[in-house]
Amino acid sequence: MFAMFTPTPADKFTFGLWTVGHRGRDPFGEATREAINPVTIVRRLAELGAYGVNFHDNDLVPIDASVIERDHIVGEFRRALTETGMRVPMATTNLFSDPAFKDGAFTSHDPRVRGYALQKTMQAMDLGVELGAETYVFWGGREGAEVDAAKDPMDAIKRFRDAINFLCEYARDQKYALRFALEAKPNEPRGDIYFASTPAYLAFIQTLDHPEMVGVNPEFAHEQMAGLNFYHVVAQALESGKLFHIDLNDQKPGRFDQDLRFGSESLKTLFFVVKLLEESGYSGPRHFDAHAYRSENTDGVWDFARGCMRTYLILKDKARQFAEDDEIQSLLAEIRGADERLPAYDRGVATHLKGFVFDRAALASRPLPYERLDQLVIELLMGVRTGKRVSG
Ligand code: GCO
Ligand code: MN
Ligand code: MN
Repeated sequence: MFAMFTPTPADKFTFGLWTVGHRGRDPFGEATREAINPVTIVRRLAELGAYGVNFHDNDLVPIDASVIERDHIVGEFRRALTETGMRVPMATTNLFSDPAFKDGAFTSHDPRVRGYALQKTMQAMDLGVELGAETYVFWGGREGAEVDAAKDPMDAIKRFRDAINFLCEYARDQKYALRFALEAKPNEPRGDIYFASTPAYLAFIQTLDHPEMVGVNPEFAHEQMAGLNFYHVVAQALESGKLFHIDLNDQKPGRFDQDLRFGSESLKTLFFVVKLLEESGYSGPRHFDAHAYRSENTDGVWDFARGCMRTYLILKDKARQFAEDDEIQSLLAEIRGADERLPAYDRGVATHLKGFVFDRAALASRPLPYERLDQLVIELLMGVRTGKRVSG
């Protein structure tokens, strides 16, 4: 049973250097644990069965490193990747820590800041591609406002579009096989962040010069902060062919961005998310953008990482049980009934439909035993249903 939930690289689990490397710092308190070297992170995650690591440029190379220091750091990191077989499927730019970005990067009023943000991103794309990245994430942490009198949100959208268009052209020009994934968040660190939710980005992508190069990177915590149903958000991204990456974690409603261990709070929603990812054919990485509780030491960080992957695999197994459970499946068949598509429009269909007499009382009286179905899901998740057996 234990071995069954032990990850292997085939499960495509990834972590950010900034996630397991998180030192427990928060706005009210200093770090509670030591920094872990990127090479150590690669080795430990490989031992635990992960597929790869992702990073912001400055997670790996400090912002003020010389070229010699950069080359040394990248060389050591690359060696650890080669020795362990770990991959770097995704990379991104830190456009939020440096005070230069205090009022935004791509959406700053200051063209020098916007130029610096483009420069930093092009350099970080080079680094990511050098290490094998295929997906490039944009999380606009500082792209927002506290004072709406100061910034025009329509200008912000136009500036963000200019930046993404510029960087798409750069990727094409360099012949990089990179796909971009936009990550939304409603607030934090800004009072309000532009493109507050994943659906806002899905609409924005259609206005770009190269919409085919750009998709989304939804994060559970962020949609939960916005009060949205993450399962539905991911479904829309998948249905539109735009789920290029995903940030898995957990989050209690109505709180700051907690980035909790995957499955530590919201088992039912995350069960449906895992079921969706597994059954839809999504083949990208399962990335955990989360970190260990501030109260943990370094040993606890590895407990955290193991926990994220193990819970995902347990939920994946629950999805299999759901599909094989006779009682659940026959109830679903009963509920869904003759769920066929209506004919497409033609004038004859429309005329027929307009004249048809519907029996509203019959429509309204159709039984929908959702209480029974949902209780079965709950019992399956609580481990008292074992699969095929129809329980008494
Ligand atoms: C957050 C964000 C970040 C981004 C990361 C990659 O929790 O504030 O999710 O962790 O995902 O910066 O762009
Ligand atoms: Mn987050
Ligand atoms: Mn994230």
